[in-house]
Amino acid sequence: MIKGNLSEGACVSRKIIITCAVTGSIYTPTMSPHLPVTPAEIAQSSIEAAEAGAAIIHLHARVPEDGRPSADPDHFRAFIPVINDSCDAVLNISTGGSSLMSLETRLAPARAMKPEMCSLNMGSMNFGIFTLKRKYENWQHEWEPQLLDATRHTMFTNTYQDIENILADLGDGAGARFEFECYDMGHIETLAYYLRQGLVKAPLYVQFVLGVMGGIGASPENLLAMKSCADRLLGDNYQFSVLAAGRHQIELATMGVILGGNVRVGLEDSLTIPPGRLATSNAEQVKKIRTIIEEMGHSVATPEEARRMLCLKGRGAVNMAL
Ligand code: KMH
Ligand code: ZN
Repeated sequence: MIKGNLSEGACVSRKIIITCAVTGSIYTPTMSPHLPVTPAEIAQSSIEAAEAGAAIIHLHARVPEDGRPSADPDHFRAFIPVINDSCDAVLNISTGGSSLMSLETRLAPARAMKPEMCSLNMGSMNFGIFTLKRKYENWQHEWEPQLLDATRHTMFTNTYQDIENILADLGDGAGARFEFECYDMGHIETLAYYLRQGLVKAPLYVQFVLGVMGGIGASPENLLAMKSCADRLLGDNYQFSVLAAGRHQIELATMGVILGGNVRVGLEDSLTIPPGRLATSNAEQVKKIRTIIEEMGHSVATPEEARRMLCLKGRGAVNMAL
């Protein structure tokens, strides 16, 4: 697999996977009128992102009436078949949900759908989004500031036992492969432990997550450190993607491309687009990073190419009706 950077002489044209994470559970409706929250908005935004070049759509759900994060399978059911009927993107179902949900709640949609891919968060951590609160007033919904505040005194729980349950249940049991969300170097150490134990298998798809308060910060130095840690511990057994939460999303994704990786964009992780304005859609961020990728002489992977690169089971084996 190609994981080299310029200094390794791997600056040949290659296929790069764009993941678009379209809504998530970090940002709230007051923060951007462009954040999709209803099933129709999530479906349309996902389809547009796929048309713009995203091979993988990373999905969370929201309560349609007020945009609150949800992991209710009924809420996923309202948009999954619509997306699936209109594009062939890989649908990647979050098992992280929101840091405030129980693990059982978070796993329900992926258990029902048996997707080709789902996220797997590689450790317990603080997941602080309370600092976003001071930037806004006139909240549309009472739950928004309450949810942000709650992350001061709650933890995003992903114990070893939780991780092993997800590997067994969704991986061995349902044939899903994982987007291993690593928010710090210790999470890469944990993944390397499971590789040594034979509980996870190459090609591992590692998402370097920078910029979440409680995890590693969004800086070029930290991205280099994450990559060198993964090179040392995972060797040829992995491919990586870069996600930077907040305003450095596009810059650090670009650095990920230069380092030989793949990219994740989307309004789940950043509401903005350079030069520092609100992005008007998920597709706008996809188009921006696609342009950068193509200007560097690379091309974007189609969903079928992404399936081959990541050894996915194929969408025929997914329960799209949940
Ligand atoms: N929004 C990311 C920083 C998940 O869905 O499992 C975290 C995330 C977790 O995507
Ligand atoms: Zn997510």
